[in-house]
Amino acid sequence: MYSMGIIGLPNVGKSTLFNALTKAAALAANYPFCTIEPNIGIVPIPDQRLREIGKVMQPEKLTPAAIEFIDIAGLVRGASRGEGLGNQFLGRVREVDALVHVIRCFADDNVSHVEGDLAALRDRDIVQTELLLADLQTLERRREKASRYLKTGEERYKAELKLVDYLMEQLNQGIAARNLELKEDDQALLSEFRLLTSLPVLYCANVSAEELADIIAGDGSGPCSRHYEELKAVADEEGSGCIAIAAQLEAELQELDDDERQEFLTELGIPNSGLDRLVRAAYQQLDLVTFYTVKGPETRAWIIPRGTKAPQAAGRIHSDMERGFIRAEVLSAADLIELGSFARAREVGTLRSEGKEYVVQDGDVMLIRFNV
Ligand SMILES: Nc1nc2c(ncn2[C@@H]2O[C@H](COP(=O)(O)OP(=O)(O)OP(=O)(O)O)[C@@H](O)[C@H]2O)c(=O)[nH]1
Ligand SMILES: [Mg+2]
Repeated sequence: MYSMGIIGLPNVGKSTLFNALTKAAALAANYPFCTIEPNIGIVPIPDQRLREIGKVMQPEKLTPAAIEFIDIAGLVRGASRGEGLGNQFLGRVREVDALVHVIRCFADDNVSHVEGDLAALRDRDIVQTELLLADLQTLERRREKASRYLKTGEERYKAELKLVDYLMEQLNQGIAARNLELKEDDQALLSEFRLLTSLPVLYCANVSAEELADIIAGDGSGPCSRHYEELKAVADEEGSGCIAIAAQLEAELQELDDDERQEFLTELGIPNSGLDRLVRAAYQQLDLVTFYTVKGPETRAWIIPRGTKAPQAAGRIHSDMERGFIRAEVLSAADLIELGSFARAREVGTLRSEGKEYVVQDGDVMLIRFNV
């Protein structure tokens, strides 16, 4: 499952946002909502295309794609050296697909700020620095290992050492691994390192409910707005996503029923809930696509990063399916919906057989063949 770790300084609204997200998911009827642990929540993605595939396939079960959100304790200065719950936190996010970095942009004297005052960019830099430092430690360990193995004369360690040195030099200058242009081979090696700064980031500026509408409309002039604009400029420069949300408001919205919620949003002049915008931003900024499986009683949507090849896409379903991948029979959701059945698609030759190098496209419906 596609997973996102919610990170940020303490007391910035991470858990408030997380609770709103998972509560909304729990309220969305007929989804097998589960909280694996109190801080892990699964949020289904609304999907019109899936509903239409469902009409064709008439499965017993229609399961939307979902994003797993992991809420982690706040990160403080020195976390990479073990301050606060730092190391524990860093371990948890190493396995995620992307980061949601929540940054406080709201003023509230009743909510203390670990750094004393409100400064969105400084806060972003503190967290980014901790991620960089943690990565430098990871790279240092890689370096030691690669140097040791270099004596075996294997080429791969030479290449690894060269990449590690380059990465360390860049990260030491404050450049995140996700912002480096690397050759394909190096890119593959880098993903093995599981660096925190190689994860894509979506910044969530936690603003006040009063200023949210203006900020979304692009003409904010209040105190939160300046912080948001500064953050947005940095996000744009590094190619990351950035949205404004009002976590507290989102939490309050979850206490209302559907009609009341819509009325409240209209009153505030906000087109849709922050949760909708968060999911949409994740899709756009993190460049995600959806594919579908229709085998047996369940028709289901899955999320993958754009550019994922068929075996790795299959691996999202089950690791056995990646290991034993043979080929996939593929057609587009649009074709399936138009033709009305798989059998018909096979008849007219729309169903294609694709191999290990096939790059899965948004909207593909796949029948995956694999050895166990
Ligand atoms: N005024 C205001 N207060 C907020 C907002 N979001 C969160 N808070 C308050 O800030 C405090 C901390 O919120 P949490 O969501 O627990 O913060 P956190 O980032 O999870 O904090 P840690 O788990 O300690 O790292 C709570 O008292 C919230 O009610 C907001 O948008 N506006
Ligand atoms: Mg929290």
